[in-house]
Amino acid sequence: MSEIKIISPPLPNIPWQDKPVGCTSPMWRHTDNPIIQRNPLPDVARIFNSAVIPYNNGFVGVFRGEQRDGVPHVYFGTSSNALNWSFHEEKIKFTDEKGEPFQPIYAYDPRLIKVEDTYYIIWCQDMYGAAIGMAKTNDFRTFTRLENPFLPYNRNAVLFPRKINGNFVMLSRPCDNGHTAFGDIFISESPDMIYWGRHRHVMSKSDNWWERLKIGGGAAPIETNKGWLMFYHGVVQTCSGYVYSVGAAILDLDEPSKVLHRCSRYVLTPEEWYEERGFVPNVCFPCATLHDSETGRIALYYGCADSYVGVAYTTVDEIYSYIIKYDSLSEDDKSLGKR
Ligand code: BMA
Repeated sequence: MSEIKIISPPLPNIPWQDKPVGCTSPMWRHTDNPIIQRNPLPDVARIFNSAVIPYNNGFVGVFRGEQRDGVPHVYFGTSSNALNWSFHEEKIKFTDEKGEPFQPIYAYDPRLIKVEDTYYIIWCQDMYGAAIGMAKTNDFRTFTRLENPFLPYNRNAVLFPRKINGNFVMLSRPCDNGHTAFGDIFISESPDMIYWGRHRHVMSKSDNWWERLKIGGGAAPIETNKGWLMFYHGVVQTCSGYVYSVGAAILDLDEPSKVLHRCSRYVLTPEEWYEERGFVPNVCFPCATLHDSETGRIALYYGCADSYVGVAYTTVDEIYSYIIKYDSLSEDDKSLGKR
């Protein structure tokens, strides 16, 4: 197997811990997880399902904060090491293109992705039902809302970190207005972040037990010389509720609706107290990675039990070997997803 390399700027200050001796999993947890505790702000009971990114020699993030009235919103945070975070007490104030206040009614599961010189925040919000909201910023001081990309109902939208064949590209999961008991990952393109089309199917839930109910996008895909490395979530229904695990797949670089490899095993599943116990038990919900092209190190940020944020580590070699070892693709996965 020839070498796999991450294609992105190096990130020497990525948080990191070596794989513990005797660990048999492809990912291992930060020993001081969860990195964000309960009641992190006066009016926020829990922070989870959040995304971080390098910025100005340090890191910034957009965080899902569950207010004490139970309504989720997006909060801004900064960190020098991506592990200890300081948060702004007030939720992010979004404006419209004219600079007028334009808040979503609620906002949850934010992702944060830089494409060219602009940072995009993407979240789930109400648009006469669950839909995708988006905003852009260049300085993390002003946050300008963009047109909502898709009709309701849709969740788990994740932008790719660069244009592909000249277009912005986004994963999403069309769904219904409830706690959707189905769902596949689709992909859409846009020349301008306003008009979205060329919709394709990427992959469906599978017969793998841990992802047999539904799947959804997770972290922004990581570019490698072997394809886009995608961490996503897979859900199974047990007799005591849903269990959310993390899966991994490799998508074609130029036609990412084609899946090249898909791991039949989960790569992270609820095992620790902060993943198994909380507001919603048994949830590992990936939303972002930091990655270093020099060392191949990857730090995955994931929500734990709808209550905390955790970090898990792997390397691009380790995760790729694991995906290849347990590779299992359906004919539909391999196809362009155009019908
Ligand atoms: C999903 C989303 C996530 C949440 C998960 C488990 O449908 O709402 O925000 O983490 O359920 O409750």
